[in-house]
Amino acid sequence: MHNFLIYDCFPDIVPSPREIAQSIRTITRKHNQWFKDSIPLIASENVMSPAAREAMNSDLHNRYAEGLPGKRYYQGNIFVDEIEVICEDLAKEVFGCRFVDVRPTSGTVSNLAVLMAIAKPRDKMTTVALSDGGHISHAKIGATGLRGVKTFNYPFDEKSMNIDVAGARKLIREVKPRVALFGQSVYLFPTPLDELRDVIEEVGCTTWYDAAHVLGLIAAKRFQDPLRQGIDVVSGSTHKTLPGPQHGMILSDSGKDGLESSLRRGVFPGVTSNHHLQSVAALAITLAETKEFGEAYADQTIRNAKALAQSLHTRGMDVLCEHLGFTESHTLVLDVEEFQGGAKVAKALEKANIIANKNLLPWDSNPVRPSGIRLGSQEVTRIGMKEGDMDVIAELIHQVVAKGADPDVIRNEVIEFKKGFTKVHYCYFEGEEAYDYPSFDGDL
Ligand code: DSN
Repeated sequence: MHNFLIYDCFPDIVPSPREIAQSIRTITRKHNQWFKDSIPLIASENVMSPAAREAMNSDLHNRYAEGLPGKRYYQGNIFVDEIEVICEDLAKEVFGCRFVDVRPTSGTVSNLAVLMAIAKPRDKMTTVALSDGGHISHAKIGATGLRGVKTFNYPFDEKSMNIDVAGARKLIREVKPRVALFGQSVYLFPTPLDELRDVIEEVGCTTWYDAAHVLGLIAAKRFQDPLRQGIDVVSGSTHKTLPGPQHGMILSDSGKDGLESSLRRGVFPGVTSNHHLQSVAALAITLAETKEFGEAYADQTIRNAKALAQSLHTRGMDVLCEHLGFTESHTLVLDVEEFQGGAKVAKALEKANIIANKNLLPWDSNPVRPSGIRLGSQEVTRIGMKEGDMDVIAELIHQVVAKGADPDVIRNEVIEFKKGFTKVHYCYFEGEEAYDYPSFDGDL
């Protein structure tokens, strides 16, 4: 199906720069078309609204700003400052907090900035393990290890796919961490923050919650409210259930001495120089749209996740946490070990234009052979799908995974089905195309 670079086809011919550039244009267009023809189920992705995409394509992208509005190291930031102040004000309003930094350029960059602000090398931090759904930046092999912070994983309850409260209370008391970090990339249910609060206060650690996956659900008040549950710092990426640009942000309402200035320094000069001004504008538009459409979008996203889980379960597939209603977020997880594991299943689905990812499950002993797959409903909801459409998707998945259907046949069914869902919803300019981008006619 893929037609790679020109020199793959003609190994003896050295392509000109023009031919290489043209092949990149061609491949990019193929990618756009492929996603237009596919069912996107990666739980960490989304499509931006037309107005946010317009901002992303603006001259802001070509400019530099360092520091804070009114205190820049560059000229040319008059409108940049205006946009950034509006973006921060909107974020404060949406999340109900007094401090926001919208300059981190991704979720992991947000996390690096927070680590610089609240932890020193050799400090102890409690986290969710990777195999239990923790994020790579929370782990020794990621940003946390880079900062030299030692991690201790919360005991995890595999049945409820959540932190084990009694075990976590014991761990926090024993380790006495400098920082207790919460939040997951496989995030089915709210973290039991209320149940841990007294222990955290007893130990006196700083509390940090990585909300990347559920930021849009939190904005809509449909998940949990970490800033009201004793969390000092919330970080996140802004392109998952909050359907904005690939960017990051940090929130705080704790008012603890020096925390806000440490976070500011962590972001700049800590881990950013320029902070991608086009993304700040796109984020501001996304936050405005979230104020207006966020609740309806979050409600449908969660309904769709539950419906997809139920439809897969009804067809006999092993969706985790049936006894808890499968999920309270956009995410659901399946154990597909009986179908040769997550990698094989995700690849088979990809052949049929159903895009999902393999995922470790808590009981996996081999970290490079995950037995699960993770599915997210946020993007299919964004392009207008409802509960009935989840049943269609479940049937297509079931055909590929459990019935061994020919992926070429299913791919054609997916392409037909997807023709009804190519436009963006829950935004201004609703109904504009989600997967078509401006382009020049003709070859280079
Ligand atoms: N690794 C991303 C995810 O898929 O959850 C988050 O950064």
